[in-house]
Amino acid sequence: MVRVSGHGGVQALAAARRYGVSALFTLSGGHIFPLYDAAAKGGQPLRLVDVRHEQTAVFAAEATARLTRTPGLAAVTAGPGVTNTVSAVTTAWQNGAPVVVLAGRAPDYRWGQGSLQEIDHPPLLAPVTKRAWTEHDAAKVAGSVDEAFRIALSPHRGPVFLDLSLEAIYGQAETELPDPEPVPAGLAPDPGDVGRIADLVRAARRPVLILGSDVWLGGAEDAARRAAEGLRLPVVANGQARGILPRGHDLLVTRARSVALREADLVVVAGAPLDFRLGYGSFGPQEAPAQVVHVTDAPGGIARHVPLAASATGDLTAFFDALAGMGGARDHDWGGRLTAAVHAAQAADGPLLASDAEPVHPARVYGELLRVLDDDAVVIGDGGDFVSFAGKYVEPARPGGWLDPGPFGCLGTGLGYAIAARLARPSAQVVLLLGDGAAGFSLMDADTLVRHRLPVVIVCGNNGAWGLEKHPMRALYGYDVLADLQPGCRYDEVVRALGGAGDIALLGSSQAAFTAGLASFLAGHVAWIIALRQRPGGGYLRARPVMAAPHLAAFGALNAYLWKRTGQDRIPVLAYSTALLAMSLAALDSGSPGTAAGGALFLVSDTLLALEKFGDLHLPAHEGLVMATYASAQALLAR
Ligand SMILES: Cc1ncc(C[n+]2csc(CCOP(=O)(O)OP(=O)(O)O)c2C)c(N)n1
Ligand SMILES: [Mg+2]
Repeated sequence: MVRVSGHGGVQALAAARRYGVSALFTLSGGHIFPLYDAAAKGGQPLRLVDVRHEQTAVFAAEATARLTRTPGLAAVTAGPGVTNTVSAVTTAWQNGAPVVVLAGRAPDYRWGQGSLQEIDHPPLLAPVTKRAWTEHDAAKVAGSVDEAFRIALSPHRGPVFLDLSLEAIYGQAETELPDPEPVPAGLAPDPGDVGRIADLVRAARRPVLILGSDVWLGGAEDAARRAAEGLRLPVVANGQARGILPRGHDLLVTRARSVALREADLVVVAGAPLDFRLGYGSFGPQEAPAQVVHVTDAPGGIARHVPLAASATGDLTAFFDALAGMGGARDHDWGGRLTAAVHAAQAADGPLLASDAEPVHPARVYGELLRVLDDDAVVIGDGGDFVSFAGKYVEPARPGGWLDPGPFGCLGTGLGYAIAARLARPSAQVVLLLGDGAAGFSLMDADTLVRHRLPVVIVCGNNGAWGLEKHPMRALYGYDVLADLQPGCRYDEVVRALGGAGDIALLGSSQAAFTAGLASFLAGHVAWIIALRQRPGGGYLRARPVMAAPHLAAFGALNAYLWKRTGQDRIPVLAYSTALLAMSLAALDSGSPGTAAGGALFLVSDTLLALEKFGDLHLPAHEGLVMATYASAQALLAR
């Protein structure tokens, strides 16, 4: 039992903290000041992250929930603050992400008289939340917030909306918050249901297990892996289940997913809806469709649009443990065939992922990412083609390392997800793959990254087009309209103007240099954006982008340097030169005189620029660096 004394903001956050909430994502408005007051001045301060659009706040809360599996919290002001969240709340709804959105609300005593931003929010949010309601009484705020978290966390998880009238949030109360009751665990699945599924698994000749996001969100990843390994079931990973079997695992057949799902005779889908991503649950050859089993964490999720051979509902850990306990492990020839198909697919990818072609193919970005990503890296995708292809190539080493918008397919998640990922995984690499179209929805929140010192790497696939729409439209109509964006638009300069760092990759160069550049970007943890320029309107697998390996390498090293040495966000061109020099020397050593010469050329001009800039920077620590750069430049030119 905790005594809570204070206004509605204090009451609300006292309840929220008990659910492990450590950050509040928000955008200011007078209707919710008491929440800020409680977060800033309360006994246990909460990290306040103020963003530039309410949808970013909710996307960040959603990503927090999906990455940490503790609930995410966003607070928005009344009226437009709330209406701005609808796409993000719907995304959380479709992703089963436990998120609580608290909102302000016009005063009760004026209700109906037209006060500022007066609108009844819950009816707008009800269809896309587990529950949406209003609290009018300060004394009941803590209880209502507590209930909001419990609802959000109970399977099947999802967003909850609660608005607090001005009286409730500004009003004072003395309350006693009872000790939190455990969130209701999922029901144990019916043993008869599990038994039927075990029989089907035993009888199958070509079984496949599809794991979906709820396996990860429900904490069932270890049990799922044990069951797959125990029963020797080939696994296709979907959504956030990617990584439950790490890349390279002999049972992971996601790369051969089309063969697996086309030829299977039994498909067990656990923790994912049978939606468009899974062909609506139709698997196997047309003449002999596969038997389908659907396993969900709550009864409402079982598909009704497809005939099911069996289904089970309940806690997914309990389900997998029970299934594994029923035995029936055997190696199917089928497993070997799928592994061969995986290897064939990987071999076919190889040349693209490692392409030395100039200009460099965008798949190289993914190839290079795979090379430099740590096992705990978080890769986020927000865009069309650029992200679909990434999803194909980038297989995480651990679950919880991949975030895409999920089935709602909402563009604009990127910056919110990146903000949350950096907070959730302070020491991990965070890479956002961002389409140029997608950038338009949230790039302004690079400002939030800068203000809150949240370093992430953004790689912008800048094809000057809504690529995923352009090519289908051409295919349908023979022409396209409204599918082009500004060719070569300098998104990197947008980020630089906001106080981050950025570069546009212009020229092709050797793979080693490219790799080095990307690696140092990632190691530095501080670069903001690389805008990959493509031919205007180019599709990712059709037109080829142009990249500047020297630029990449230099900027990567530069950012690493910057972060460590100065803690500054901006680019001193000086450090760029130094990095370029190091790279040129390395290129010379490794027998690439062309790259070295290019580097040297940049070096000379950039060192001059650096000197010019130096006057503005007033960082005495750089003085030695200038001299060192000059000395090294002379050494390089002398070689
Ligand atoms: C909010 C929203 N608006 C529109 C769409 C439709 N849509 C899906 S993909 C896409 C194109 C994305 O373009 P970009 O981010 O540049 O990626 P590219 O396909 O060019 O790689 C569009 C407009 C959407 N999914 N979400
Ligand atoms: Mg694009």
